[in-house]
Amino acid sequence: MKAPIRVAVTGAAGNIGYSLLWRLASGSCFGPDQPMILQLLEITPVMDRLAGVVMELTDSAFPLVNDIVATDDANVAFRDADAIFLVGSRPRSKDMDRADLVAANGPIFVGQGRAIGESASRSVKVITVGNPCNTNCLIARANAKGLDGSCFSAMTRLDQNRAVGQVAAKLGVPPAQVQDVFVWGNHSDKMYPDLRLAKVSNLPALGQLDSAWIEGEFRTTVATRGKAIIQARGASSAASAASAAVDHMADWWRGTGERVVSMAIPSQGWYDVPEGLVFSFPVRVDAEGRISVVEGLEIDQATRDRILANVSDLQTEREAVAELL
Ligand code: NAX
Repeated sequence: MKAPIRVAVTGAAGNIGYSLLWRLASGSCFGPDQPMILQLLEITPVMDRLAGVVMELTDSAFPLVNDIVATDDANVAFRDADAIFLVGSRPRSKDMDRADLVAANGPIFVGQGRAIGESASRSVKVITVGNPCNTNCLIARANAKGLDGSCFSAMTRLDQNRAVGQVAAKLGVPPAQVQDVFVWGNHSDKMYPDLRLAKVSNLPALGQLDSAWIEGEFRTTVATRGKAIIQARGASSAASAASAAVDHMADWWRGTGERVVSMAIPSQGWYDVPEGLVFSFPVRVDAEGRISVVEGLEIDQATRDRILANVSDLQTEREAVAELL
């Protein structure tokens, strides 16, 4: 049996947490032979609810869960953590615009970034889910002293999965037949799902899909899916977000092979995205967990314009949180 890893989840008593923890505990993310210690963080007023979640996890008797720590202290939650899911933050309410969300949630990631720098494993893998996730990741990374930027990422996998779901439904194939769809940019309605590398049943997707559908219904559906779910369900995406977080971390932990996936990571200037911005790129991950951006893709004018629109938004967000960096 492998040695247990330490997996920290913030916002563990929230909606995404309620789906995510069961997927992690069952072995879907780190593998069916990888035991773990779950280290769960919540804010003090929510510790009672978190105690209920811990009772249910205990009652699920997962063979892979060696211990569960529930705490309102970030340094305890992140101690020696090998993987961290930064989910906890305030979801956007009806009266909030994006700038309000940045202001409300930014400070959370200062404290948590510091605690990660002080307490986590030096090779920790951090995925930021709480919105605005790209900029929250930027803040956490800036405050995590002593850790390399390669430890940090933000989640655009839900956007990728939504795009895959639409293509699969349109062509009447299982999602497993749809490969190498990826997303550029910010996790916002400006993100850009790119089908140029995509294959469906091993043949180029672009040869099988009508360009009017791609530029119209496809892009609109993917970009507005979050709002459509809130309208239909009366609550924001939770199970699909948890599932995307598992997909992202599983690919980071176990490698992608030749598959191309989307991860928002601190830019090193790829595709002229300014250094440091946390931006979603097409990536592969090797068996050691090293992420590499797929470089050398031809960027046409339409793609360049969309990349620039995302860069511009992320620069505005970065300026808005400058004092937190
Ligand atoms: P919930 O409100 O159900 O849960 C959030 C939990 O975080 C709450 O239990 C709250 O007490 C806790 N929390 C707040 N501040 C905290 C702190 N400082 N430390 C620890 N815990 C804290 O929201 P939920 O539906 O779970 O969504 C969580 C976050 O994910 C939101 O910011 C949401 O906007 C974001 N999402 C991101 C997505 C993505 O693709 N990147 C998609 C889904 C989701 O919208």
